[in-house]
Amino acid sequence: MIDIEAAARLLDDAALHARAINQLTATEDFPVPDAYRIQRASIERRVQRGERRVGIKLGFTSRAKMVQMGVDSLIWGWLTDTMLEDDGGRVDLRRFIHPRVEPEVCFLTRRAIERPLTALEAKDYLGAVAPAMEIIDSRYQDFRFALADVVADNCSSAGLVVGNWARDFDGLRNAGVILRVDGRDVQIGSTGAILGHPLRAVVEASRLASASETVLPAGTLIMAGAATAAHPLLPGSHVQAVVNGVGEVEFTTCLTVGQTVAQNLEEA
Ligand code: OOG
Ligand code: MG
Repeated sequence: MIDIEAAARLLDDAALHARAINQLTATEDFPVPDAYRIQRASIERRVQRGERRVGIKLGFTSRAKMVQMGVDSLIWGWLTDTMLEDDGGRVDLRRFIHPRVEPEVCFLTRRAIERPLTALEAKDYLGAVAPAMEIIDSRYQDFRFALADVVADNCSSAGLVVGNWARDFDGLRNAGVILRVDGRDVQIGSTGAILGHPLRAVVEASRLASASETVLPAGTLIMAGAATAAHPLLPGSHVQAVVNGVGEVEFTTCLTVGQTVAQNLEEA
């Protein structure tokens, strides 16, 4: 059986030092429930260092993402406060290995989710929705992995940028989605690509959380999953996502000659 703590430490260190590791499944096959145990143990290490859970993210809710990564199961992972970047701000790529960006929508819950919700109920539990981008950064070499690997790696979670909150959920049906880099459209899609409707992601989130006996408190962020394939991030770029009728969100990238997260922590 795979050593859960050792695997969690390996992945956590890879993220801290921005250094890629070999896929865990290259040396040891392990089932997906063990992968979620590794994920939980690695988040626990972050919490021990002072990070705070702010929400969850779903992965592979669109066909575009499944096809790009060759994985066809819905997955979920945790978002922490240190992953949050400002809308309109500067994102330092120094702390990532090989980051990619993807256009998403983000929900904010207004009631605790303690059981699986139906599609009809989901809206009642939400306070707002915003255009968003997720920055993913697989801790595995060449951004390649099997399902168990990516789940153990907290579903490649690395950063998120959330735009202005809106309360109109009806505009989410088949809204056009554009990912723009330096003014050029690099990905075009629709919110309909996200499980048919992004609110379905909330239903799935409630199901997955309940199955793992996790309560999602009011004020939880839920990233619904990318509407399109992800796009590589390079320094010195202006990146923008537009979700028609919902809003826009943007950031610029830079690369400082600075320190990795691990070096910063050592000095703190
Ligand atoms: C896994 C994360 C997938 C999404 O939105 O589908 C994901 C990956 O592609 O590395 O975040
Ligand atoms: Mg994503």
